[in-house]
Amino acid sequence: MIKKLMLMAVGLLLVSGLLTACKGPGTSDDHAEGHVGSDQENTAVISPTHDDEHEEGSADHKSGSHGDNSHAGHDSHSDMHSAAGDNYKVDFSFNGPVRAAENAELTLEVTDSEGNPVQDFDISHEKLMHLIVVNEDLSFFEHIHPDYEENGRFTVTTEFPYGGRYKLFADFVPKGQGGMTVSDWMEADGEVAELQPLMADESLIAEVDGKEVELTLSNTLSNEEAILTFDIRDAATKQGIQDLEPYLGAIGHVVILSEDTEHYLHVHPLDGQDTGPKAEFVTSFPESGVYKIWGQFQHNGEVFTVSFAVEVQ
Ligand SMILES: [Cu+2]
Repeated sequence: MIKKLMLMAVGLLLVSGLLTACKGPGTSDDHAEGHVGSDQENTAVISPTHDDEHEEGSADHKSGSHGDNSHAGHDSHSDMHSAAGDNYKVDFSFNGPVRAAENAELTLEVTDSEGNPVQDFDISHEKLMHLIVVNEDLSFFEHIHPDYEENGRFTVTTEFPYGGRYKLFADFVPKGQGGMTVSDWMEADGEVAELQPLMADESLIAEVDGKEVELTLSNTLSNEEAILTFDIRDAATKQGIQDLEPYLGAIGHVVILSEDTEHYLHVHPLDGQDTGPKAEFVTSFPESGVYKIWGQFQHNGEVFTVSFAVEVQ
């Protein structure tokens, strides 16, 4: 316990050091509220951020879970990468003000601890960069793949359905390193949708795109291995679907976020069942609370996304 407190103290010192070293509009606590494109010429810089940075390959992660098991603090500046020297940053910027339901061109610039652009990335789940976008109450989820340009720069065109805050998670692997997830908040102009508090689902059966998906968790205790089993059936016939197609090189892709978005758990499939109807994944929830789980699968050439909210003790 004392050791843990000391580690936290060291962590906080590191954080404050980094914050002092940061330059740009994101350094103060207002970066979370930063209104994209409000008064910044043509480029709305939302960063820098080190929110939720982590090293996937580090030893504290259990069996395939790539989660951010950090003890994230409050909303802003929980700078919790697991090892010094892994201090990758991503600057998220748009080509102009972001308006709800309009195309926005997003640029991500990845730099290393010395501020140099990261030139080389390893392919992970068939892509060089995965971008997850959620809104504040996690009712909106998007998983897209920005294109690599050069010099650590990726671009993608996307759309935010309504006004309000969104969190962007860039998930990538600098060549030869562990996987990183770097996130930041942004804001879109426009009518804001009413936010609902995230509540655990009473039933873990959901219907989407003609599929009935049932989720089972081997346990719901934090800091233990939890196996997630998705059972995918035809919604009409209730027959198990046995010809799922690979999605991103696996039976499916699962993303898990804690209610406060501080913990991003990138989950990996267990080997074995390649076409359904069951798809199993393993993770570990870093602390108690409500988590949202999105599973993505492909059938008949179409990707479908199913989501659940679960309570972890
Ligand atoms: Cu992806």
